[in-house]
Amino acid sequence: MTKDKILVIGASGQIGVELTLALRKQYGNNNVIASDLREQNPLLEGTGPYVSLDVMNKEMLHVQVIRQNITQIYLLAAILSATGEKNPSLAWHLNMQGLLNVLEIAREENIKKVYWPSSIAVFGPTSPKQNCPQQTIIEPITVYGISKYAGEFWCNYYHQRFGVDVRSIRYPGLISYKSAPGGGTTDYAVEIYSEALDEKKYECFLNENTYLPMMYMPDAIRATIELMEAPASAITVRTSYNISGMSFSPKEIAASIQKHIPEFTISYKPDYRQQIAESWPQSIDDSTANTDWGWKPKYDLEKMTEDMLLNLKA
Ligand code: NAD
Ligand code: AKB
Repeated sequence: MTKDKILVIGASGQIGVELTLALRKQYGNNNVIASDLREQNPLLEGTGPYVSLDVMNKEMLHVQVIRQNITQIYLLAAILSATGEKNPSLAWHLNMQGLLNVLEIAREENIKKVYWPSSIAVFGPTSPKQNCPQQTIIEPITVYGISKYAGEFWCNYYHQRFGVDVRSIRYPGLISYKSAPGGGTTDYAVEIYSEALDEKKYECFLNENTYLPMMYMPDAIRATIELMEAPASAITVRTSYNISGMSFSPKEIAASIQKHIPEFTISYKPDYRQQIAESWPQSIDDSTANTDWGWKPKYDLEKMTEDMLLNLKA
């Protein structure tokens, strides 16, 4: 049996850093190649190989895949919802062409498994707000959401037509302390913790009662690895799986922080991201992921706040 050799594309980003470290723990440091357009994140330095790589350059990507004997690819490079609205054609181009380059190389080189994340951003104002189901009305209003929904169907197509074992999760907003978020609508829920510690106050770009589906990074990393390690026969969804962690509003996360930092205050100044947030569901039904590969979150808001503050202080 050939040893797994994994390429992580977009490894210097919010998810990439933690996923690379987790994969290195699981598969061995030298078997996980981190790659990104920007320089290596300091947290990855000395933990394993790094190559500078642009996912848009298909030839360069192809050469790396062959040279490094890659058997699995995790594609994380993308432009997220808020940044995407500032430059829609760039977001569409990177999010689509990057995925097509990876799927095509996976087909040509018989790559064993591909991971590509989708997002709750596929859902739009006409999707159910509460417990949004796996299959429902999906009419996204952001270029990011449109690109994710189209990407889900490309994944499904490459699986059905060419047998590529590509798997995907619709992540909720992710909260982490190791690396900064990269331009999403849910980023406030990361910024608020460091501002609470440093400034004791935070001005939120969403209004106080905006509920969104969220997840703490350790749960997201575990979900990703559990999905990728599940037997292929268990995977019934080849577009992308709904997964759920927790749901809260800015007012509720502020109250949870105030239990640890009583002097912390929050104010609200909603901007263009308010409309994006309002177009998404408030909570997600993840029963299909639970049935197929046993998904269950471990963190709720209180547990996450405790852990975030402890680690940010450290
Ligand atoms: P991020 O912006 O933090 O990281 C993306 C990384 O990709 C960056 O380090 C960037 O330099 C790199 N990149 C950009 N263009 C590239 C290119 N042409 N070639 C190679 N690398 C390039 O994003 P993230 O939050 O880590 O998200 C990773 C994936 O997860 C994305 O597909 C995103 O849509 C998805 N996702 C993230 C969240 C979240 O809350 N973070 C939620 C849902 C889905
Ligand atoms: C964003 O806000 O764009 C991301 C996401 C939910 O996909 N965090």
